[in-house]
Amino acid sequence: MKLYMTEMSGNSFKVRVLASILGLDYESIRIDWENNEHKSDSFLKLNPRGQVPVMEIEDRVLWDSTAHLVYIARRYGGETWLPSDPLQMAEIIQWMAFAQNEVQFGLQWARGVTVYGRRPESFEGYLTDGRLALNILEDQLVKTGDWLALGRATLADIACYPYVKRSGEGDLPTTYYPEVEAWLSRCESLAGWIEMDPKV
Ligand SMILES: N[C@@H](CCC(=O)N[C@@H](CS)C(=O)NCC(=O)O)C(=O)O
Repeated sequence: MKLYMTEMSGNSFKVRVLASILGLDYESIRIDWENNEHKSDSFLKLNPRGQVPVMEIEDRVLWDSTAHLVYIARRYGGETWLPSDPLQMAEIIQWMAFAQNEVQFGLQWARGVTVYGRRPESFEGYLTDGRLALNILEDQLVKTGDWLALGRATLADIACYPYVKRSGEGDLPTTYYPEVEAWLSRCESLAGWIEMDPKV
């Protein structure tokens, strides 16, 4: 497996941390983010969205961290991270969809404004979606306890973690969300967890 990434990318982090937990070897290719390699013609051939992460897996090129997590969990993770039981799988996919909606378009993109100056005209909308994301997570953890789904760590937690962890940098601090803060620490205590780059 080959992972095109940057160490500042929270979506790449999801793949890196799962691979670390499972002890997988893969080739890591750091793209030249600072010089916009992800928008170059050659990179757009790998991912028409112009984003990391991208993975070469077997004979395919796949983009989006959700696809990568699903592949790695099912190929190498047994029944632990994404079980094959239809109802359990659906529950985890629900949270992965949430990670790609409210978490990305709220928390990640609010931070995109404050850290990278991207799309400042939409900041209020990102804040609204980001607050919704934190409220939903807090309510879920009040109900379920330690983890988002199935009473144990799964892809649901890995998919949501990075941009919740960095949400304070997008003017959405987790201070008023004690269950969310405890859950972040719980994720960080998993065996094989790696520290996210401070600039993510
Ligand atoms: N849904 C995608 C989002 C990927 C994404 O937003 N990647 C960021 C880095 S974390 C990126 O490359 N942004 C550049 C851009 O959108 O132009 C995924 O989960 O892989």
